[in-house]
Amino acid sequence: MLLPIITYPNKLLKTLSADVAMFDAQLHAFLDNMYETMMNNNGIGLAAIQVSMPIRALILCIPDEEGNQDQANILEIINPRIVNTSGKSTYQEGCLSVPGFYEDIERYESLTLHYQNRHGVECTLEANELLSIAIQHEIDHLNGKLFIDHLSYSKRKKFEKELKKAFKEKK
Ligand code: QAP
Ligand code: CO
Repeated sequence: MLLPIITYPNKLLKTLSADVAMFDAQLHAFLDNMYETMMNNNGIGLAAIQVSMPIRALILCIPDEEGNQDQANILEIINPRIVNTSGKSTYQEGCLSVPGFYEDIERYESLTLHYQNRHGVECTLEANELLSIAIQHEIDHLNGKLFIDHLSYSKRKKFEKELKKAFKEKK
């Protein structure tokens, strides 16, 4: 089932999402719907709050060298905690909740993540490059933060200007 994705400036995107406690069939059905919704919208990552569900769950599907997003490569990350970080790198990010806008954001280059999978099993993951960046982007969503919240004052102004322009063109 496809779920509606909320977009900036919807205030729900500022919600602090709550820990997941029940790893039941309802959660599994929701995660499946998140995957279908992300793929349908050409995304590589999606946090639950982007489909109006304030729980600490996110999914990622980083494309391989050919650009394929195999369902076997999907990561379902619940109650994540970053336990170690190193280095810095900059990547041009986008977001399904901020469609059509892309900007360079600095993140940690590598990190170690502790999280639970859909069955509640504790897992550890070492991530670098795009996966590390995507994890930090999605964890920000769980804390009510968007990538545009990392922009400098002048870049934020540029975003607001482009947003107004896009809004006018729609009318
Ligand atoms: C987050 O972003 C991310 O504007 C996932 O028109 C992005 O899936 C993590 C998308 C970059 C790391 C690096 C955005 C699709 C998808 C758009 C996405 C759009 C259509 C964004
Ligand atoms: Co996003």
